[in-house]
Amino acid sequence: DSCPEPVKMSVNERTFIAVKPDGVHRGLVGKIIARFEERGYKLVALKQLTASKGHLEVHYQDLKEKPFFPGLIDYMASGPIVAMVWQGLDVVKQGRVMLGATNPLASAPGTIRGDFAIQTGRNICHGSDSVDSANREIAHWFKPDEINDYASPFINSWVYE
Ligand code: IDP
Ligand code: MG
Repeated sequence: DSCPEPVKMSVNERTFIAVKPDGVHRGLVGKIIARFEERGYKLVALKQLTASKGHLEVHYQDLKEKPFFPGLIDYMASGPIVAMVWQGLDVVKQGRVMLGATNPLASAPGTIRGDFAIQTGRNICHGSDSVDSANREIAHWFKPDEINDYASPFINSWVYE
């Protein structure tokens, strides 16, 4: 019949996380990486780049009608970004929780935005909002050979039961 398969969470789930130009300028790259590492997620891709406006317009294509879109593109193109792919169980949803709300004023202390940011237009980090967005964004920011599929016995036996 046409019943969908039940959703099965995978330890190989991946999400696209980026430190935005304000986070890079403010020296917060290490702190943001540390939170994902310490949680037990696996870093499988990382690079620093200054993105073109065209690249960013595709990344944020769903927001192109918003009044803040031109300012968002200028902000994101204003300096280097640290682009990453993190892997692990439920990492897309958990990554969003770790980032906090889009508006840092609504982000709980303990989240990245709640601890390090104040305004929505300078919220220092990006995280994919769904598995489908994550797959699209990872393919947009990384070539397949820039993603490192490596075994981590420590994570396999000491992060997962
Ligand atoms: P998200 O980054 O939490 O997924 P989105 O709604 O996808 O939030 O918006 C993308 C980014 O656009 C935000 O992270 C923020 O940098 C910027 N943005 C969203 N809403 C506003 C706004 O009202 N004013 C200025 N910038 C905004
Ligand atoms: Mg978003």
